[in-house]
Amino acid sequence: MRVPVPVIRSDAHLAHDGLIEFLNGTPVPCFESPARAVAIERALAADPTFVFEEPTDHGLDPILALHDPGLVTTLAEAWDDALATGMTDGLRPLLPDAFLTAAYADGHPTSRPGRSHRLWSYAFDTATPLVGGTYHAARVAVDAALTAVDRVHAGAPLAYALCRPPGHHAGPAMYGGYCFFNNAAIAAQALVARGASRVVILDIDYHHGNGSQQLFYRRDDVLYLSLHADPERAYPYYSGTADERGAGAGEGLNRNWPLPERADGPRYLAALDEALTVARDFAPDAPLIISAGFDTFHADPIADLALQTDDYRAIGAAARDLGLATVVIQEGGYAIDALGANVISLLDGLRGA
Ligand code: OKP
Ligand code: ZN
Repeated sequence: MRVPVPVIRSDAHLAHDGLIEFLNGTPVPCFESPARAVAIERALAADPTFVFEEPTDHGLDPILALHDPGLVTTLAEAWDDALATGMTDGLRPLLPDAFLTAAYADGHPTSRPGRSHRLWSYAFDTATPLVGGTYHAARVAVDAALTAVDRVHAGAPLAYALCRPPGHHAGPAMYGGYCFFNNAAIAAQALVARGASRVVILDIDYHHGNGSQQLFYRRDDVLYLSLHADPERAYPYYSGTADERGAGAGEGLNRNWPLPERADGPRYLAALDEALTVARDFAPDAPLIISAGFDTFHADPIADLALQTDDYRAIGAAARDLGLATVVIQEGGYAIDALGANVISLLDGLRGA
């Protein structure tokens, strides 16, 4: 049955257009482009059971519940600061050329950079340009996730937040991997704020959600489950192995399934089955949050797994068996021509269609 699915979307993302990112030292057009969300919307619009709604403003507090205020104000001010100091001509995006790594900070004091360069102390890669529309788009993406949570609280069994920029690489005091604020983590935290004590985030993006892992690694109220390409070969390289299982109160409540190159539907669904068993054993008392990336698709230009469009329906159907209301948060996916069909396939699986 095709139950209506609220689709929380906004045009705010259109002004977040980074133009270029660096790929192995070479500037290339951004894979994470406005065209992605436009393509998804166009596909969903052909089916009237997808009900488009605007996000409502939830303010800064839900963001500050997880992210450092320095990150938030720096992202808010970086573009105007860069214009004022001439660091950008207003056309070129802001990309870092020096990182505040742990090794740099080790054993001596570090200086507070001037306002033009403060942004870089929060960046962890050169793939995440910031432009004039970025901060507002990132704020609205959070609002989309939180509005989807509101819809599920109001009784919808399934809601989809068409977030752009994505979020799962953003950590407490760190942005990168095309992500600024962690939309899915903020949605999970909102469930906790409403009284949940066991929330599950299922991350099916091709890349490990290092930001989500970091945010909840020591917590016992959010279980983070991630299926992704083995970090031995894939971005973000520094996290995502199976032995990263949480710590302290969160011991056992972070689980990773690194996958080999060309893993296909059956291989993927076998790993998902293990993840869903862990989810069931946790006895969640809140809606399921899915960090939904579609860069696991066989034709994705920056990835190497081998899922087909119908596999997303099977993933959705398997997750539906948890019997939880579900909030789907858009993450990655760069095979633009297939993106709409893949989103619909996942949502149809989740609604039993
Ligand atoms: C964001 B999401 C590889 C460069 C990787 C960044 C990928 C960010 C993915 N040489 N660039 O998880 O889809
Ligand atoms: Zn990804």
